[in-house]
Amino acid sequence: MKITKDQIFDFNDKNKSSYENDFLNKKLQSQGKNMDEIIQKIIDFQVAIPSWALGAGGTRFGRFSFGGEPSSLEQKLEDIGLIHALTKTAGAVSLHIPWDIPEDIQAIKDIALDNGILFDAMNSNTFQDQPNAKESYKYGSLNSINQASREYAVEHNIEVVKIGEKLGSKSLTVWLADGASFPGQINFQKALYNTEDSLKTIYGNMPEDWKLFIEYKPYEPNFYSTTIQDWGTSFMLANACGDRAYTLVDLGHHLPNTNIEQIVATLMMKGKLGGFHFNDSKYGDDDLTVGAIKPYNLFLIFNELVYGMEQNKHNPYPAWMIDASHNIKDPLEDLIQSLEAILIAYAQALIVDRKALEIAQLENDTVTCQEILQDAYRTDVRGLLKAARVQSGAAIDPLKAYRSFNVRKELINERGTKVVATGL
Ligand code: LRH
Ligand code: MN
Repeated sequence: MKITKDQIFDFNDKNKSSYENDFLNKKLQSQGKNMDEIIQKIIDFQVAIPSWALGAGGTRFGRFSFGGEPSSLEQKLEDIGLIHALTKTAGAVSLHIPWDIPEDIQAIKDIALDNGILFDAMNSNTFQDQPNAKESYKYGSLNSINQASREYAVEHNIEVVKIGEKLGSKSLTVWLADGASFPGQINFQKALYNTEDSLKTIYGNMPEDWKLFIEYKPYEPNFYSTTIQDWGTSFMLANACGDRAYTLVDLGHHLPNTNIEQIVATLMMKGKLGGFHFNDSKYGDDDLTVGAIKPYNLFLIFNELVYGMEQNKHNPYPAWMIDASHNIKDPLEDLIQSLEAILIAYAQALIVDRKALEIAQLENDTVTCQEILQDAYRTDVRGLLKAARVQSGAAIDPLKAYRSFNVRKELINERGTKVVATGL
């Protein structure tokens, strides 16, 4: 299925009355800000879609299929193409290997190009044993006391980099389930030493222009210890590997009430923030729609990102990726909602009156500091997103367009209801 430019144009024509930015323009001018520059930043903000989140997700308690799910990488790229046609914000895919091994590299590159999709970070998988695997990851991979398992896992990561090179990707994300579920099960120091040593080997085998993203997580699937449990451990390992190794922040990988925006500020100040896995959560690594539970936290994180992107030029432009799992919603609608929430938080952070905030902070005028931040957060910036979409050739209201084009019905007609997509 394809969505044509004409369909988008007709849709926008019918829905053109739904926004005006005059009030916002006056407000921004009073702060010496240029609205068109902000709209251009929104247009340029591209988020990678995870190849493992285009079908219905599930938990150990069950999975409810959605119908019309993609059964191949080709179909997954087509679905990302649909989201990108509607939003012009999903111009990249993040592949997970071996869930989405490209059989025919050239064919995959052609489909991606045809849909305006680039290949962002590759993801390795040493948290599942593949059929006929020579070694098991049951008791760990890069941290394993079993040298053969470590070497097998290192080999897999090097293999993933090779696949990524052929596709034009320039980064590898390593997330490790490695750890323990019971006290005494592992020696913490040996586990960390082995992990550091293995990561250094992987880093040493990456092309000179590649980045390594080290993703941390406090628990699950291990429920007592995770070797790369927090930002500090990831930061330490990134420093041990080298200049092109960074920390990746998955929003769902924090214990309750963790101040994630402060972690972001710290990593950017140290030039070690590599990228994000955006999602939202109430309790654990729930992988819910971005901004569905804690939108103010997301705004505070983008507030630090915008400040950091202005102040910390030594930190590379972060990799923006979604990492979610769709147990209830239509996967494509869920991703469209996540993209909207990400752009809203970004736009709100772009309109923060930073000069006034700095003055209020210098004067310890705490009340005014909060007023300035919440003024931006309480400002409806959706008109800026709509202006950005009209300019970029996207649908003025992607979710409404998705439904008015009956995309899911079309996909079910094409693919049936029984297909199960690979991934989480
Ligand atoms: C681990 C994680 C990681 C991926 C996986 C699909 O929880 O966030 O980023 O490998 O989800
Ligand atoms: Mn993740």
